[in-house]
Amino acid sequence: MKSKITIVGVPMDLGQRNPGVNMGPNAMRYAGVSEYLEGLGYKVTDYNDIEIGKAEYLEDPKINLRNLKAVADASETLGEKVDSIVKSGEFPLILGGDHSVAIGSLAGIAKNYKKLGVIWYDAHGDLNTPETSPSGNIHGMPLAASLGIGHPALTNVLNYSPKVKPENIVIIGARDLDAGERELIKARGIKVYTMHEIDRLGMTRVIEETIEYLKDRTDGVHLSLDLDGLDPADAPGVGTPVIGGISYRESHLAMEMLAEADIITSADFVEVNPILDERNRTAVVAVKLMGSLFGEKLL
Ligand code: 5AB
Ligand code: MN
Ligand code: MN
Ligand code: MN
Repeated sequence: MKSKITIVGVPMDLGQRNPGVNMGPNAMRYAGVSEYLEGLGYKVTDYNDIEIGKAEYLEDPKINLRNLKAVADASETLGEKVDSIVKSGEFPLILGGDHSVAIGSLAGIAKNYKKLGVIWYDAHGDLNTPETSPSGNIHGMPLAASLGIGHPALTNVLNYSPKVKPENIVIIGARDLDAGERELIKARGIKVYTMHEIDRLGMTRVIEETIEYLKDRTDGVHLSLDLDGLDPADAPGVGTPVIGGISYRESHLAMEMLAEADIITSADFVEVNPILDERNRTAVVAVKLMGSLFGEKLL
């Protein structure tokens, strides 16, 4: 793991409809993210927040993409910032914001790798397009956009596409997939560990297999952790909770195993919504998981 971490906050809430997720970055700051990671021996710089435009653009009612222009603009800004962080040899740690922020993070990161791997830790596939999306919410589309599927304003951030190849992606925790997402997963051969596989194999084997699968075929691995991948009992402060999720213990174990394998080269932690939370505990959970990802040891 790199010894320097740069935090970027992305107070983005335009990719979905619940107010409050724009306060996610500060909720994680209040939970002590910088101090905690510094305590583990890292040099941590908080770049502060990317500026997000207003949802005031005239929208094209014919396309099923809420706040397209503002989300696309923020993705370009974030992409450039993240690219510069990777180029200066630091670990980019992006704090969301809704999951549409991953469009910008991946744009900035993938520029620096020939075969970037992605672990998508989420209850959802985030593989919708304007054609398949039941909601028009862009936070349900970032993985598709990064594969080069969807509206050009989202697929061509930083003027290149695709950011990742389907065979370099592992989705973990899926339990709410739309019909179009299932088709895409099958057509592109994306590796998915649904809750069914997690129950049957156990998290230990799921992560062992994930590491084995990604290790040789990739030259870097981005972890995109949507807090709704966890069960709402452990992470209640999210906009689209789905029961029957990954426990805090299993998630903690997953992060420890990824730390031990030393394969994660960038990460985003997204969908923390303090308005929907209980006493900021989802932000605390997010920060604890970052600690495990960055190698905290109990003894
Ligand atoms: B999240 C849904 N598939 O597209 C859609 O939280 C939910 O970033 C998307 O994973 C959830 O609207 C997006 C129904
Ligand atoms: Mn997501
Ligand atoms: Mn999700
Ligand atoms: Mn379980």
